[in-house]
Amino acid sequence: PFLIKLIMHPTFMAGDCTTRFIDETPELFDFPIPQDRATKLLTYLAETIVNGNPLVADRPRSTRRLPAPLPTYDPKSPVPDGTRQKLQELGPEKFSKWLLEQKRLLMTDTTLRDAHQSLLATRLRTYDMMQVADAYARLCPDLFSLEMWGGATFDTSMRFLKESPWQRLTDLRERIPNILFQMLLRASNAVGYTNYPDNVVKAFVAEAADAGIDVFRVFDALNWVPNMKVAMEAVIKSGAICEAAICYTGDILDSSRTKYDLKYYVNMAKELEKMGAHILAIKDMAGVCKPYAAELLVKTLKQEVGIPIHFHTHDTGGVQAAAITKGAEVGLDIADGALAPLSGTTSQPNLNTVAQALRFTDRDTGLPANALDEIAEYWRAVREFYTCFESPVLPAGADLYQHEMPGGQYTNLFQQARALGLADRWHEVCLIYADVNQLLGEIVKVTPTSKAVGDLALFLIANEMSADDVLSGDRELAYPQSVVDLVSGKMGQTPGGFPRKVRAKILRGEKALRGRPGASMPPADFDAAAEEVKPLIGREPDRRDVVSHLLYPQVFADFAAHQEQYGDVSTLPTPAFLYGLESGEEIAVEIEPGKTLIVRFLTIGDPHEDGRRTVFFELNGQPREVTVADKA
Ligand code: 3PY
Ligand code: ZN
Repeated sequence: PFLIKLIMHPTFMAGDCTTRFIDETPELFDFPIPQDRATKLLTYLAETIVNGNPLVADRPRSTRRLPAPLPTYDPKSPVPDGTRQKLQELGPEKFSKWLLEQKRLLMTDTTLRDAHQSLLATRLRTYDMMQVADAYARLCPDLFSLEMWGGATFDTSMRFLKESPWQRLTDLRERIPNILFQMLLRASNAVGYTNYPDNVVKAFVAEAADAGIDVFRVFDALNWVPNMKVAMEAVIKSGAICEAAICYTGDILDSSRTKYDLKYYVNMAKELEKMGAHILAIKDMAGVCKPYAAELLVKTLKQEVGIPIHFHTHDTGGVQAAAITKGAEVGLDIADGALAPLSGTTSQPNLNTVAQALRFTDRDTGLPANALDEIAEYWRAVREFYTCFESPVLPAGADLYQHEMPGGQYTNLFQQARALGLADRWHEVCLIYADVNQLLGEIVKVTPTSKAVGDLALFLIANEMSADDVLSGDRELAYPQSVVDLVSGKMGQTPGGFPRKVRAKILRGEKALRGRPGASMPPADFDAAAEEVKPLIGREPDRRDVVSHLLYPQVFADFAAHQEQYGDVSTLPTPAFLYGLESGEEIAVEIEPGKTLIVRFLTIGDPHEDGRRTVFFELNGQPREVTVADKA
């Protein structure tokens, strides 16, 4: 490398250097220290042992270190065929018809996506998913699908967990080749919080399908069908199943609430069917589709549309297992649940007990109760790794049906309110959230529109204003950006539009967008983006790198820098990732199939004069030390 540096140096190449050139050119000796993967991981562990992981700073400590107990299965037994083989055999259209012929209620397990998004701040790591992947493949081939990707998991995995969402998908795919993989796609918002150019949405879908997604649940955060078209067409083109969602809000049983009535949902469902949806999802993100509403909605939709119906709800109010049961009674085809330890409250209803409740009925799920319980037991132990990310236990009152806050937002907004000293005014925050919804003309509230509603509610409280004051007051206020984006149409249009007076007050002269945001956005330049990505990752980027960068430029850049410095930390067991190792503790780290490092942490040396500390390890039985800055 020295000679290469010398002969490539511009001065040397120009031929005008003297014999003292080498002495006078110190950069010739600037070599990056070659860091092998083991050194990078030891550096990560040493940093975490000395300085802690910023991800868990100021959080209560999770104390579990023992691996979670795995279900019993024969790892050598062949993986039985499941729904994925059925899809491969039939293709999406015939598969959709096959679903309609099933007598049992089919079930999706959301543990790997929505459950931890709703309960554990989306922090579940690939490591803990991979440990139980073989068990899923062997024990649960009769699940309809695993919802395991999309929603908030895409950015969170890079942003906080420092792991690649694509790697999670492809690794799980390899180990679970038989159960359909399902993701949540925010239509034109892809897996982000803002509309993206059409060609980015299309490229994202194509890559996700190629990496192993079989079912895309596509929704628009305002139920604006034109904004779902690009994503739906891309899904259909990819050969995957297009599950188009109606987001449920309001109350179809309440005749005084006319905006989102039964007819509204039926019309939307018919439109989605016409656009080629293979399955229709009722996406009840707030858990407000009460049991008798679910019965009426499912029954009517079964009469009005010809595609299978998949019901997704959150158990925030505690009565949603009944909604699944009522739906099942009138022909619901598929329901979402989460395995017991990650179910309930703002997550999905309990899959273990819902399945058991339907046992010996016409809609028996046929799922193996004992095996599901064993997998649940694994998750019970795994949840202990994540106690540091637990949200406060927050029972919902009957006001849930008034504020309609999505499960994923409910505890989150509480924590934001608490940070502002408003914990004891939580009920008031909920009521103001409901008022803001009315002020905005009653909108669908789900990522990202729900964030805007929450931001405005907190903003009003902080400014000691009521929702009415927005219109009546003469104060000139700079509203939160999310609210401006929503009202200006950057998240799309809502039926009937936003009330004119509200628009005038919030936009303060800024022009609202009329059409579909994607229609006026210039397409992304993939070649230019690839050039930007190359120096970040030090190699030729693949399409997935480029898509990640286009969706989340800064998050991707930070993640790439972390990988460069510390390697692939997703291979570390969760306690080691979060807290480093305890003195004398030994872990096995599989850095690639068949290549395992045995790492034992011995001790930390006293601080050097420059404040750095040496951390002593054994790596595969050999002493190794790493010196890191002590930031304390
Ligand atoms: C998401 O968009 O992440 C959601 O879970 C919406 O319900
Ligand atoms: Zn959900």
